Amino acid sequence: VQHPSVLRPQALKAVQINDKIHQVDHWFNISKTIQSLVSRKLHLQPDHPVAITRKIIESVFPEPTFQYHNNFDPVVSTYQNFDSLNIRPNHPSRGPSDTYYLNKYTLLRTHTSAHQADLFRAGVSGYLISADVYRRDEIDRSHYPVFHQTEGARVWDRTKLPPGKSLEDVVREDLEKLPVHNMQVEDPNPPFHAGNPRQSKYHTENEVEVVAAHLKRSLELMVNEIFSKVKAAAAAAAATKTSTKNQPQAEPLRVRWVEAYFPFTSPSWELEVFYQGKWLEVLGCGVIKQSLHINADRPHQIGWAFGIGLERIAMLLFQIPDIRLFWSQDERFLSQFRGVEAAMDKKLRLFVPFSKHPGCSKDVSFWVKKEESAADGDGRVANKGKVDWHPNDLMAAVRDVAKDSVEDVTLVDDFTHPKTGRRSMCYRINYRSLERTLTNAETNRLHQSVIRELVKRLGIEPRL
Ligand code: FA5
Ligand code: MG
Repeated sequence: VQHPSVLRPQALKAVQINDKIHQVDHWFNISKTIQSLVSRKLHLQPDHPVAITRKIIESVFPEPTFQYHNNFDPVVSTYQNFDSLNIRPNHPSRGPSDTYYLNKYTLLRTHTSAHQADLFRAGVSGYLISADVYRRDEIDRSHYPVFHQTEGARVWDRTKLPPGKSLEDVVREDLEKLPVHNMQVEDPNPPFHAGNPRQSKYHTENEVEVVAAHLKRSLELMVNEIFSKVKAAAAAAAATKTSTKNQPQAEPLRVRWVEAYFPFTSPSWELEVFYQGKWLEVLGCGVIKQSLHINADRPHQIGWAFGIGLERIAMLLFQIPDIRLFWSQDERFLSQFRGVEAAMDKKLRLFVPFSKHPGCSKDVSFWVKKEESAADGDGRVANKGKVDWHPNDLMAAVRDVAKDSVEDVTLVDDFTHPKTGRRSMCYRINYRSLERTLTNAETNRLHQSVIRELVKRLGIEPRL
């Protein structure tokens, strides 16, 4: 992957993340803003909605079958995050446009799956890993460069079966021990077929069928637990009229299994929930690829794994309208969740927005930096002929300057001049603070700083 030298840390040699010092090189692209969020670990903050969501999920996957890991370091190797999971060498998610790098071999994990192989090697029967994950991405009310995931897995070992029992028997007994639920589940496809294959070299049809059934029932129970709370909280809020906007959900809970692809599971699925008129993706999962077990020196294991986004669930649980709020240190946010953790078996209280301050949209129109020429003398001649543009670089610059005062950024125009071949773009930046009203003068100053940063980092040429 070609590195565009996003932050060009000329003098920078080392950076501290948590309590460790890491050497950096020209791959380094982690801004101070992002670095400052690493220590926050929202999933471990008492009475924080992200932590409460983690605990609800943990309640469905009990110890000791599942062991909990909530403090793995976010700095992992490219091997852990990508190679150990069969993610191919040229996959776009590996690029510095998508991933935060310390150096060529070290990065901030983009998903909790980065820890799968290490735990399989340890020979666990199951685990839940909850952690902060980092992705360079677009800006809107449901995307933030740092979010949290919980990853779970359940593993059985063929060499540790009770006498006279097959692996299939053991998994089926575990399946039969799981509670039932009354959700409406749509699952139109067979558990495996050519498009979503079983690993026929390693797993029999019956084994995959029963492992898939165990996976699906377990995750349905988790979603049932979460959404029963969502519905109860919404109904309670409607009854006490603490909230006028948030209508309780009248329809029964509906979920559906959709086939998916992950390089580290097969067959694979996503679970979607019908919520407020739309199908919402809540998790990805599948039967673990045998190569992971083999590489972890546990070739006799078979199991399933899933990964779920905690903010996405917490936004539903508490009806939190904007993902930036999770990072708020404002008492008007934090105080609303105090005591919830201790009383989690009772109804959750919905978040009551403390006021929506007016927003202000500003456009920035510009020419994208010209193709590099040999005369550039900047060492970037190698990029000649390549498109030197990635929207995530713009998003990062806007976020670094405007911090949490940017609500969303959308592309409103993109054209290439037919004669000169130059590309012109226009983005609309919506500024809105969650905590106070931004004055017009303040927003203008902020916007001018954003434009200056875009010129500096990306070499854009503003059009007036
Ligand atoms: C993964 O990250 C896989 N590692 C999940 C997995 C684990 C699959 C184990 C199989 C086995 P994905 O990128 O789709 O997959 O993210 C998983 C979940 O994280 C999504 O379903 C969603 O709930 C959440 N998520 C993903 N991107 C974002 C985002 N930008 N903001 C908030 N939540 C997100
Ligand atoms: Mg996905």
